[in-house]
Amino acid sequence: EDGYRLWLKYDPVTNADLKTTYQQQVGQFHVAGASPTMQVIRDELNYALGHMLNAPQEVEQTQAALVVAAGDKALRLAKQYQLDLLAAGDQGYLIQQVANPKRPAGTTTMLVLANSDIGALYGTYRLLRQLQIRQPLADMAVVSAPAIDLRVLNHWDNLDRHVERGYAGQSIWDWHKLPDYQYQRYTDYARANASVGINGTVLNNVNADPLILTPHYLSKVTALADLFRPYGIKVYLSVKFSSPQLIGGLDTSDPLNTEVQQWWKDKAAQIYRDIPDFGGFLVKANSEGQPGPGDFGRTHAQGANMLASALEPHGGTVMWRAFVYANEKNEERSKQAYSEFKPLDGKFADNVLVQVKNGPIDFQPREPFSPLFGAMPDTPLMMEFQITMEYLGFSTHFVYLGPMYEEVLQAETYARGTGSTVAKVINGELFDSPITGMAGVANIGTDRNWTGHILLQSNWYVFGRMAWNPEVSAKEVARDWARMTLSHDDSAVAAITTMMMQSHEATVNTMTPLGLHHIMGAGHHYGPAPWVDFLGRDDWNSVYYHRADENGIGFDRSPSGVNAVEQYYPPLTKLLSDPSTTPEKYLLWFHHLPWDYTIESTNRTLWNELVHRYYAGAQTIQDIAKQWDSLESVLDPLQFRQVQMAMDIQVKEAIWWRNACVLYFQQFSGKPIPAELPKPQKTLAEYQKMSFPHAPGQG
Ligand code: BDP
Repeated sequence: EDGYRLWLKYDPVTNADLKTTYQQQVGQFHVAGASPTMQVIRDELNYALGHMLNAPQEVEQTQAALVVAAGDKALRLAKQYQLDLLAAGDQGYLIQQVANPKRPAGTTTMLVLANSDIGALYGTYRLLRQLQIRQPLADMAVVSAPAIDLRVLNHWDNLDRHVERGYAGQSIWDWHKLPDYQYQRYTDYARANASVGINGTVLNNVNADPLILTPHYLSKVTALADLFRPYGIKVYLSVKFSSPQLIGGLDTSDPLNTEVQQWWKDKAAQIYRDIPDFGGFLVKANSEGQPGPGDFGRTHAQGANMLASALEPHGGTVMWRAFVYANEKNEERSKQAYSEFKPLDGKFADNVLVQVKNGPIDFQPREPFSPLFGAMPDTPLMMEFQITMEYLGFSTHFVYLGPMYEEVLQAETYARGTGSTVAKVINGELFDSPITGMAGVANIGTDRNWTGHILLQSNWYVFGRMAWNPEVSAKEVARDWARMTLSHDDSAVAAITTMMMQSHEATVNTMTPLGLHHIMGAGHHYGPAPWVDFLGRDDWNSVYYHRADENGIGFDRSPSGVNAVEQYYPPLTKLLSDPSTTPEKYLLWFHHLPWDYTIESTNRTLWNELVHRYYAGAQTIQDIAKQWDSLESVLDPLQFRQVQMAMDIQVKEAIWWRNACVLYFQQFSGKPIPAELPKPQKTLAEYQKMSFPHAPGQG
């Protein structure tokens, strides 16, 4: 098993009784309709049931044990069996087993019904999951509709196939051979996404190459859009704000200039001629050197609205990123996005979503949620998670991101009192948002196993599941994924689920415990480097963030410091202002504390707790690796070995992080590493001298 099949393995059901039952329940199926999407459903059922149950058969509707129908046909069936299809909405589905008077007595029919073809495809994948995890179909009664409209992957893929922050090979888009040569991988990519409900893909890097909007590239984009359409996946593009100058021959890109406006209108019309369901544009503007409306004295809203009005006649959307940190006030970095965007609340056009990274800085191993969530009631905010592990150890480390996503989504913003979670902001419930979205920066590349090693596929998977339902539990998703991808053995699945659930916390402890952040290697972001102090901007340096000195460590973002806590709603503002009421996981994010500060939960000094966490984190990683080793006999040998090799690297790197950070901070604390703990193998100077000129993934 080389991992190419992802979670859609469809291995044969080996339990003979279960197989017979499944065969009776779904072996003879009928897909009503012949649209391209209904054809995809037919193909998937033939393939999946063929592998899991042998010889599936498509039969007449009246003879079928499983009927998949959409639109009017589904409505008729729903009426006949008194089922309420309304709750499925435009994209959801209903799965229900009913008694069928036309088939032999006692037999039942499994109905998968939806208002749209794509809903029927999602329902089909949901039903197949039930077989993949070997659960009974008999009492299945599921109605499910996505809680979020735009469920989108962001590929940071360049046109030369380099993937910025990609650790799994090259870009899967072979721009050179497109549009004529179409890899099977494109179709399998679409299947995988549709199977978890992802319905959009931004093909190119947010640091966008303007050439993507030239006819040469648009013909290639069109080919991908055609391929993805039956799977319900819309194509979006990242665009460079200065495109009118760079490829349009204009001498400005000022959003209030009428020629510029016309240029974008013409460009949009040109795109929609070939791609009638084109999704829209993603924009990184006035951020990390990218051009934007600020270059012409205009606001983000003016820039976004200009693009929005070009897309509006065609039904397209602008996803405008809030990842900015170069404002004129020169505020502390974590405060800037809020300062820049909050005053623009209500000023964006209806087809604009503001896309906000989960935390206020930049995809660190752990961040508190961005205070923008909840702060812009009149602007739809879209979540941006990172799936690729730029700051979490690249693709050798195994970190299941479900618990991290869950932590952010379930965080309480208090924007409308208790119960105002981030999930409720982004699913539109809290502010009745007209449009909702969640984006994930993809971890996909040309590696045979797509994501570097097989366990990392779970992060793509959980992103999709949480975009469909932000309330789903990370643990439940981990279990489903492990069962579909790795094993049907209950105890193996339980062990893997536990490892998955521990992995994020352990990695945070080994890199940035207690709210530390941004102490990784410069540029490539590989490995520990809390000593970085030489980069051009203060807020690119590690020392700016940890602020360790002989008096203590941490960033004072309370009212006595930069007062970032003021950007949160009460009671958070107050709770986060006081170290004793700040959750320990965010302690040094919000406070600079003396080395002998007492950590309440353990009664250790801050120094001892810091050291303890670094060691405990590295220990858990070693335990996870051992646990993995113990599963050898129940796992596929190739899957087992792939992950084992990566985990061996992870163990070494966890110890590297631990040692380098503990030695570095010790210079300031002047306190010993408790005698019972293993001593670091190298000196601090040796760790500092390590360099990685060709570490992967940089921009
Ligand atoms: C940072 C990455 C950089 C991205 C940037 C972004 O290091 O490569 O371009 O985020 O999100 O974390 O735009």
